[in-house]
Amino acid sequence: MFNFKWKKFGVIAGLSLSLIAAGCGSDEGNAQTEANVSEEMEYTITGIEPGAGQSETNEEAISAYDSLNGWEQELSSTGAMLSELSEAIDNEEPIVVSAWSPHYMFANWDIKYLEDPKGIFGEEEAITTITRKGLKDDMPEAYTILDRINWELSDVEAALLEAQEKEFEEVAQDWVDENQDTVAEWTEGIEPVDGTSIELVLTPWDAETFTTNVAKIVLEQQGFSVTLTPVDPAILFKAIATSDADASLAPWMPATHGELYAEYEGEFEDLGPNVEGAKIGLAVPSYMDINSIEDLHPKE
Ligand code: PBE
Repeated sequence: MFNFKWKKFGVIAGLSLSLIAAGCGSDEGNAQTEANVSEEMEYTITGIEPGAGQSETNEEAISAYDSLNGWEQELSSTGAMLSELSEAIDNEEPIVVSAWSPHYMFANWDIKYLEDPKGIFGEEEAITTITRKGLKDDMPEAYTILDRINWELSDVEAALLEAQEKEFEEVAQDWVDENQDTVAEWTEGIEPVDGTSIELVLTPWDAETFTTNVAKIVLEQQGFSVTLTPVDPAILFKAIATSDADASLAPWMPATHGELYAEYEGEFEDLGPNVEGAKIGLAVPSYMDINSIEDLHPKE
C-alpha cells in the first residue's frame, strides 16, 4: 500500500528535480543542484553496523571517489539505517544508504543502486560456505551436506519477504517443507548420525539468518545437534580459522569480506557459493536525480 504512494512521490520528485535542472539550463546549474543535494545530506552516507564488511567498502569508496571527498559515513545498525531510509522517503528527502541484495529493502521502497564506475563494490557477490580445516575428516556427513547446500537468489528473496511477518525459524521450516525434493538431493546417500554436535556461525543479517536456519533444520533431520552463533564478520572468520566453530554459510565474496578472507586464507576451507547474484553498493531513493556515485558532490 505504501509502495504505491512512494512511487507516485518518486515521479513527482523526479520531475521537479529535472525541471529545476532544466531551468538552470547549464552544466553549472546541474552541478549546483547536485551540490545542494549533497549538502542537504550533510555529506553523509547512512551506513550500518561498524563491523559490517560494507562499512569498510564504504570507507574505500570515500577515499577512491573525488565526488565523496569530505564525506563521512554514519554507522549504527541496519535497523537504524532502514528507519532513516523510510523516514527520508516519507518526507521525500535525499539520502544515500548502504544497500545490499538480497534484502527486502528493494521490495519495500523504490530505491536504486548508484553506479560505481571504479568498481569498489564489485560486480556480483556470492554468499559462500566455509568450514574449519579437518571438518571433512571429522564429520564427512555434515561436510558433504554443507557442500551441496545452495539456493536460487529468488528463493532467498521470497523468504526475506516472508520473514517480515514471521520468525526466521518458521520461514526456514516452511522452505524445507516446501522443498523436500531439493533437501532430498542434499542428503542423498548420507548416513544419519547420532547427535553429533556442530556449530554454525553466522552474521546478523537476514539472508544469512534464513540460509543458516535452513542448514540447521537439514542437519538436524540428519541427526546432528546444531548450534547457531551470530557474530561479527571478523569473529566469524577467526572462529572458523581457529576451529572454534565448524562452518559458516555467511561470508560474502569477493568485495564484502574479501579482506577477512585474505587475512585467514589457508586456515579454512572454501566450499563455494551457496547463493549467487548477490550485490552490495550505495543506494538512493529513485526520485533522486542522480545515477552514479560520481554525481555526488564533494564537501568544499
Ligand atoms: N551485508 C549483508 C553484510 C554481509 C551481508 C552486506 C550488510 C556485510 O556488509 O558484512
